[in-house]
Amino acid sequence: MRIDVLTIFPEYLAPLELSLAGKAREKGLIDVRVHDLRQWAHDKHRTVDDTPYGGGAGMVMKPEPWGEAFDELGIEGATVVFTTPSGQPFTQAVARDLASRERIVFACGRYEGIDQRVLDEAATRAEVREISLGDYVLNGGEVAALAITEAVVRLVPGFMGNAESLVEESHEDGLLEYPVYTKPAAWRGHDVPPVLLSGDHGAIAAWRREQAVRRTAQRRPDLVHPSVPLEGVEIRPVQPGDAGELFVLQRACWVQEAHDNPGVRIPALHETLDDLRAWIAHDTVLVARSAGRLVGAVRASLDAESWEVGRLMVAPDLAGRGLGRALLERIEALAPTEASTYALFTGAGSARNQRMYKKAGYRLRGEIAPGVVRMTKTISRP
Ligand code: JD8
Repeated sequence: MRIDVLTIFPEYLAPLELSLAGKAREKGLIDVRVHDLRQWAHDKHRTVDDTPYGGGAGMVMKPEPWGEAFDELGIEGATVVFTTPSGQPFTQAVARDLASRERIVFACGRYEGIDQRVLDEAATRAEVREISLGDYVLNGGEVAALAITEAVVRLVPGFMGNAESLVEESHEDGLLEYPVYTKPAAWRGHDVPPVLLSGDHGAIAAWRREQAVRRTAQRRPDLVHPSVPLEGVEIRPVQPGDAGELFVLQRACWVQEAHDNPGVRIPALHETLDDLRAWIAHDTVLVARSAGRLVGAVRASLDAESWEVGRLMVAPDLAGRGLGRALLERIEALAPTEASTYALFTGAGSARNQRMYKKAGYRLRGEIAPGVVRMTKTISRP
């Protein structure tokens, strides 16, 4: 792979000489060339910027130096990456895509940005990508070009000693990293988790996945289940501050269950706020919020090999839009590897609930108490 970087601060790319890219260059896997854009500015001061048409603060990068640079580098057949805060978010998937290219030309802007005609003209003769490193403002595109280069180069076949290690990484399998440890086994009163010293590779793998799933759910629920049907609904782990609203929502949601199951004792309608606080502290609990309103929730906990799902609730006025199904899918995705079955119970008279669970793959397993039925689904793992 050949990488050209155009910038008015070539020294910013010096780190490419070091670290990963340095080794790749030695291996001849990549050819990185950094160019000072000013060599294509021919006036006495090698000017690359001018005032913005339409007025406004700051300066804009002139088109001519870029046009001449692209002419000399020959961008035909290359992928020209403009790093910009208004670009497509950079992700591991984008890195994998760019790693398939033979040639990448990074255009690193400064000032208020590059004259738009540079991008439009380049797009007439090369693939042009506008990519952002993240939702924060930097002073130029160099840092992004550095980060993207590192993320891409390490995916170039033959670069990473053992490609195997690439597979397990964050964002490769949609999960965050599990915690890692090395010697000594005890340090400042902190011990390495015993399972990692057990030599039981099955248990170690299960523990690591469990940790990765738990971390992902807590820190990046957006990675667990990217989209939900209801516009603007955010599903996230419960927080202590949700308790009051959850208590009210629960009471509201189980009124229908009481109607559908006369004479059946319904715990959700009898427990206190402290009872609720106890299980949101202990169990895995997700809540759904829309426009600041708590509109749904679900909980689960592990009982032997069964991921016991419960308290699946959707605000009655929002029923029938798939939020219940989305919450169920989200909590199922958090099942630890020890779990082999999803299980739940509902009212024998709750036909609507049973229909939804059956559509989700659950099967009736008979009454577990007067008027209460159990439904289960086997967990299929990849
Ligand atoms: C390129 C000029 C500065 C940006 C006025 C501050 C990427 N994730 C990212 N954040 N910022 C950039 C980025 C910033 C740049 C340039 C990339 C060229 N600036 C400008 C607009 C507001 N100044 C980036 N990738």
